[in-house]
Amino acid sequence: MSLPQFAIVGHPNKGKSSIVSTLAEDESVHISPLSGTTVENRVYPMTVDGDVLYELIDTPGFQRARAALEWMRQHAESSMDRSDTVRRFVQTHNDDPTFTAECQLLTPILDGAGILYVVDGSRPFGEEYEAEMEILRWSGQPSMALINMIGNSDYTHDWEKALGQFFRIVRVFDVMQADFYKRLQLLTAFGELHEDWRMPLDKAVDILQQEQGRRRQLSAQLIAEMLARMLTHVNSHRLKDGENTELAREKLLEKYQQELVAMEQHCRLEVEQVYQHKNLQRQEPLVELLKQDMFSRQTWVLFGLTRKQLIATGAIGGAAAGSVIDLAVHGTSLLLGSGLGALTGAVSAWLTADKIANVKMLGHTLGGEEISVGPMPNINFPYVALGRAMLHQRIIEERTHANRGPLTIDPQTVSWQMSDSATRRAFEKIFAKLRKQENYNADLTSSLALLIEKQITNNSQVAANSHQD
Ligand SMILES: Nc1nc2c(ncn2[C@@H]2O[C@H](COP(=O)(O)OP(=O)(O)OP(=O)(O)O)[C@@H](O)[C@H]2O)c(=O)[nH]1
Ligand SMILES: [Mg+2]
Repeated sequence: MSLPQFAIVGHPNKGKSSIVSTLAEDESVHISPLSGTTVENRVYPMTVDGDVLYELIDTPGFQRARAALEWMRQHAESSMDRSDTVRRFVQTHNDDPTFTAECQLLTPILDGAGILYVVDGSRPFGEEYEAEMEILRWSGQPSMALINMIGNSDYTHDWEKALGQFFRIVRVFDVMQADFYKRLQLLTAFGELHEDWRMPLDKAVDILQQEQGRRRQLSAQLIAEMLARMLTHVNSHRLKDGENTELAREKLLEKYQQELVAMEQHCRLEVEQVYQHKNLQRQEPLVELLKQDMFSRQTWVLFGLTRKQLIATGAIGGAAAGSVIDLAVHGTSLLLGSGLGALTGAVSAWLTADKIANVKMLGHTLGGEEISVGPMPNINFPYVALGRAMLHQRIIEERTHANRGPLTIDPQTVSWQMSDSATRRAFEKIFAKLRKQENYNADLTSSLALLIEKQITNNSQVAANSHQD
């Protein structure tokens, strides 16, 4: 199968590079408000799993189309040899700085690339475009016109009339708003340009649809991992002698919140990578949300282990206290020598009572107070975190790679609802189980990921249906 190649051409500063960036999902394409940004051709392949589906060639804008057409008119012997005339124009002017842009942009077309002619539908049509369209028509290559909308005014109707005389297919393609479905529609239309491209482009559409499913699955897994980590997260701090408890508690809360925020940021970053968005700037604090309903606990610990943890080691009662010490100091309790007996007694006392006097071992206080924060007690928290993550995923999925502005997610827009009560119950069951876990649980996370994936698909179907309306 031949590899479909498209040269994106047009007047300077009309969004050619933006279209390349969107269709190749490549944020490395240079886009700028300055006219004349692209000065030489560059090929951008659209690749999925190492397979190139199609190639887009970014080109500089026409600079001297009228003069070029004039030369061609003078040198064309008959209407039969127009594409040869275009070829001769490029051969003759290849080293001529007057026509650098024209020679650049025409070369891939003469080599067989399809033409995507880009105009700005928010600016009025003018005669200066006619020479460009005429030259492209002379090349004889399959072509399509795309009306991009850079500003707010709308001259689409005039453009459609003008473009219709030169191009068989004319489409409005607003590059900043073009979601996945619009891109697929465009690829299907490309397939109509040339018989040889139909099959590879139909295949490209299939592969992109599968890829979409894979990306959602990966995103769901990442979101589930984040939630599982958030829900089981605990921070503890051992109070030192004379340390201000309130101050320590505040510091610990702050640390805990920052760690949850970091988990969210990490998940965001990974979801963005899944969608090939690698350098997004984001600003949205989760901290405010966490300020509510937080609490910390204060417990007695020994060797950094809580009573519950000690009992779990099997070290219950005075007889086993020696092994508790061994466990805690990794078998170095022998060093204690004669102190061991007294220490064992103290530990036994603690295991049966609740507290022991400060016992020092090798100069370190063994017993002491520990404050801890987490796991997150707020039962709404996982739903809020999930809602935020799914909103972010949707925005990323819909964001084109031509959009270089900062990513803004307004937390107020999280108005996420479970599709039905059965789904809500399924989520609640997993959240409840996760809350009881001491550590990250892979099985629960996988079940959660499946539920989230279903929810993402449901949400996107709602969006897709509204597109068709
Ligand atoms: N709002 C909006 N801005 C757009 C759109 N398309 C392009 N732009 C902006 O228009 C400017 C020019 O876009 P480019 O993609 O660099 O245009 P180009 O045709 O490649 O320009 P040259 O390489 O200079 O010929 C950039 O600032 C883009 O962000 C659009 O659909 N909406
Ligand atoms: Mg450009």
